[in-house]
This record gives sequence, structure tokens and C-alpha cells, in this order.
Amino acid sequence: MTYAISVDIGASSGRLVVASLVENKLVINEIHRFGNAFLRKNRHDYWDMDALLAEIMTGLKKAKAAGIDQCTLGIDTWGVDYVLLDQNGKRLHDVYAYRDGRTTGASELFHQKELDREVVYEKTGIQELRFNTLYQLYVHEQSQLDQAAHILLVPDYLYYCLTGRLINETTNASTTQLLNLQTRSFDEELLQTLGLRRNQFAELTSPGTILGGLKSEFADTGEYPMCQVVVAPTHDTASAVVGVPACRDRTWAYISSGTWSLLGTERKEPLNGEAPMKANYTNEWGAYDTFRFLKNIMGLWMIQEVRREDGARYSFAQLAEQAEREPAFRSLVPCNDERFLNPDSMTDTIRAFCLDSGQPLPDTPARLARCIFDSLALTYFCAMEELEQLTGIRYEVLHIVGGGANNRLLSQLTADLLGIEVHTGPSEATAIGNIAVQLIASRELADLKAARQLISDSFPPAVHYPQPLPGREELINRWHHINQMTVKET
Ligand code: LFR
Repeated sequence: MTYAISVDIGASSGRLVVASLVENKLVINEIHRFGNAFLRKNRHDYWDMDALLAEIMTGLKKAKAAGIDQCTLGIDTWGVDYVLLDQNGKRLHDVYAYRDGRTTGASELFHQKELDREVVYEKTGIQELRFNTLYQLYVHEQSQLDQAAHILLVPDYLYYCLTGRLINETTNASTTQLLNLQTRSFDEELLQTLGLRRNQFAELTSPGTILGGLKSEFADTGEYPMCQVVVAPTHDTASAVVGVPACRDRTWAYISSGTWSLLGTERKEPLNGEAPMKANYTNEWGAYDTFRFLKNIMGLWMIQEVRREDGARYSFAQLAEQAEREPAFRSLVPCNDERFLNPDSMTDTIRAFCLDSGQPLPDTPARLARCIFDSLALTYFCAMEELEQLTGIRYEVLHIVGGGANNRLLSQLTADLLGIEVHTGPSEATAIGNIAVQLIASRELADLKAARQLISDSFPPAVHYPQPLPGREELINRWHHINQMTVKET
């Protein structure tokens, strides 16, 4: 039996998932799950890298204990966050979490003082998000940047810790906003603007590359499976897009629905003119020479925060059930407004917006949940309209993958607003996409197409058919009005 293990770490949890092929189906098993959150220290938000690394090793020990002696292994995490290392491979700083407030206003400042946003978008095709690595590095202490012998993104760093190999994986490197679409490499002018050198970055390495075994300090203990480490699409969203079970001849778009909702489509070429820039669409690099033309939508983060602030009294499933019993579209909030990115209190921020805009106060967790799901569905609807205008394609199917695929209410609302089929699942698309790339690398699978066929056969999606939505036009007008009240998109 050959096994593939994906280490898939998101902003709120991480997991190790073991997969094997049984009778032409992919069978997955979660062997280890752990929480993740940023730590607040000196009024900044950081990731606990040592804890994450320790959890990976615990998961691998569990795999060995479960009888897995040999496997391939791939890692993915969120994007944009980076680690500066000295000559000896030691971290020079605590790793900032991308929601940290130090980048407030950083992108405006960069474009005012350094390079126009049009120039940067023309070069990189990456949407302006204040936490892109470009802007984070811009506000990072210059003396530390000067000292850095290596600049890695978070999953690159985890690969380094496990194998000793230094890489900058391409899908995640594109989220830095430092890669040039023409040269397909780091943009010299952007590096110069930040006072960086090309040799501080490692070689750009594509998903599917085989790195070899674990460092001997791990391998020699005999406590872990013998791992053949494979470069996954290390950006979680890139892995999730590989995991979309699209295999019939219909045009499709996707939402990778987790802490963020990433809505977009897979393309062979980037699309980076003025219109996509204005709509804040991005061209992140995908696996196998594809581009992820997508937009960031605030996503389940809002409900995660509301739930946390309520003392986690109800599960996500309970909140969704309660929300389903509340009246629809009562109070709406512009999810993508910057105020929701990292507020001191999500609950208060949502309520304040409703009050200020003359809407009923969502005064219970169920009403807050309803407000969030209704608002997200409307945000998806508008983003799909933009996507269709920008690409000139009418999409026949919307795939929702990731944890949010379990939210029946949100999926049905989305189908009703869009008037097309919404296919949901798998909820573990990120881990599965990561695994699929390992299986292609080890020649168990031929290519991306075969991988998607296998994923669709193994995890058949649920289909939500659109139902008529009374008062739809009025609702959409109201939504546009609410969005005009926003201060600034994230
Ligand atoms: C999702 C994600 C998004 C990225 C954001 C920050 O987990 O990776 O794709 O925009 O987190 O890295």
C-alpha cells in the first residue's frame, strides 16, 4: 500500500491527513488535528512556528504508530507570511500574522511614495491586499531585512525545518506580489524598492518537485515514517483548487471556502488589465502552469470570530441551523470592508454597522449568523457577476470546496441568487489537492485531469439547484446601496 500524507495548516486549525488508493478510490483519514491562532504579544499578532512544527512531528509519530512505514509528504498553509533566516538558518524574528495591524495604510503609502498601483499590478497581476508580503516587508525593520540570508514563506520554512532544503514554492511565492508575470521570476525593481537582493530568496520551485527524505536528525530516530517529501502547492488555496472535483464539460468557477472565501476560476493565462485591477481580482499562480484568477472575500472568519466571542457555545453546524430559522436578508453588512479584517470585536462591529445603517440589530448569535451568511451570499453573487464580465464566460456550475461546503444554507442562498447549480464538497479539498499532487509526482496518477476525476468519483459533490427568490431585484439594489456606504475594501 502506498500512502500520501498532507500537512494542511489553516489560520484556525491544522491537520495531517493520510490517503491511499483503494479500488480506484481515494480514501482519506485524518490522523492528527490541532488548533491554530495568532498570538498577541506587544500589541502585535504572531504565529507560533515552533508549536506548528511540533504538531507536524506529533502527527507523523501518530502515522508511524498507525503502521505507516513509508509515505510521500506535502505541506500547505495560508499565503503571504514570511520568515527571515540568518546564515545559519535561525529565525531572525517572530513571524507576523498577516492580520496584524502594522500594515494598516501600508499599501497606500507604498503606492504614494514608491511605485504606482497600476505599475505593480501590470507587473504582478496581484490584487492589492494590505497584508501582501510586498507591503509587509515594506514596513519590516530594514536592519533585519539587511541581515536576512534567506527569505522564505511559512510553508517553505516548514519544508526547510523538515528536510534542510531551501525553496520558494511558486504558488505561494506569487502571493508575495513580488513575482513578475512576464519574466516568471522575482521582479528586480520591486526587490530594489524594498532594498532586497534576489539571492536572499531561494530557487522558485514548482509543485510536484521531489525534495527527498527527512533530515537525518528525524529520519535516524525511527520514530517517523520514511518520508519522500514532495513540494505540494504550498499555498492552501492552490491546493484547494487542485481539489475541485470539476470533470464534466461545463464551465465552472469555484469558491474555496474557509477562513477566507476565495472566488474565482482556473485559467491558462493571467488577466491583468485595468478592469481586473479595479475589481481587485488577482492572478495567483496555480499548479501545473495555471493561474487562479480570483478575489478574496472575507469568508467564514466573520462567523468564527462571532462564535469565539460568544464563548464557542454553539458549533458551526448549530449556528447554521439556527440561522436557517431566522428571517432572510433582514440585516446586511458589507463583508469585504476593511473594518471586518481584524476588529477588536466582530460582534460589536457588525452590530454598529447595522445600527448606523438603520437596519435591525442582530442581537442573538443566530441573527448574527444569519446576517453573515446572507451578506456572504450576496458578496459571492456580485463577485461572480464581476468574474463573468471580466472573463467573458458564463459559468454553468459553481463549486464550493473547503469547510464552508458543509453550510447548506449558504450554498442554497448562493445557488438561488446566481440561478445556477452549486456543487459542494469535498470539505477537505485542500488536503486532497495537496495529496493529488503527491500522487501525480509519484506517478500513481497521470495528471491534473485524472486527479479531478478521481476526486469526483471518490467524493461526489452534493448538488444545490437554484430556487426562485422572491424580491431578488430589490434585494440586490439594497445590497448595492449598503456597499456604497463602505469606507474601503480589504
Ligand atoms: C486562505 C489564504 C488566502 C490568502 C490568505 C492570506 O487561507 O491563503 O488565499 O489570501 O489566506 O494568506
